[in-house]
Amino acid sequence: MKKILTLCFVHDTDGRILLGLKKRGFGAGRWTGFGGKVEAGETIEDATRRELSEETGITAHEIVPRGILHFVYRHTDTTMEVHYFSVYAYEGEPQETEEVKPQWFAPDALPLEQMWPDDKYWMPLYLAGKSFEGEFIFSDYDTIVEHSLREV
Ligand code: 8OG
Repeated sequence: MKKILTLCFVHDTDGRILLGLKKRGFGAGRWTGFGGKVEAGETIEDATRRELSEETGITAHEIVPRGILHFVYRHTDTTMEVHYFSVYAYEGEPQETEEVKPQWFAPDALPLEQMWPDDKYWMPLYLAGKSFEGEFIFSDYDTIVEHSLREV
């Protein structure tokens, strides 16, 4: 089964990046951007805005597409196509919700060891302002057995 998901990173005017500590559900205990499943009748952009608002209370003025990654989870029969976005213009202050605890980080001090294991591969491209496309094959949610990644 293939799922389409979104993920976005919010940047403030000091260059910091907002991450959220996922408190429950899939990915609990990891720091990540904000996003989730695209629902029926919704565009990918709509879903990105909705998830950001639900998880942080922030309203994005503009979302900038940055890349697409495919995740194959060999230990399940699920694959994911995740669409990545940046948000530089927004309204509101991040609020903690039942699902996510938000916190600002300097880009050179991201908690990569507590993020998804693929993030350390593509985050350097993301931080350098590049767009990317790739595939990561997992044998369990902590272990990448194969990957490909390119700038687009
Ligand atoms: O709705 P839910 O919280 O289950 O959505 C999961 C979110 O996590 C979604 O925004 C996509 C994102 N995500 C994965 N796997 C990975 C991954 O390996 N790396 C990153 N950066 N994000 C991921 O589901």
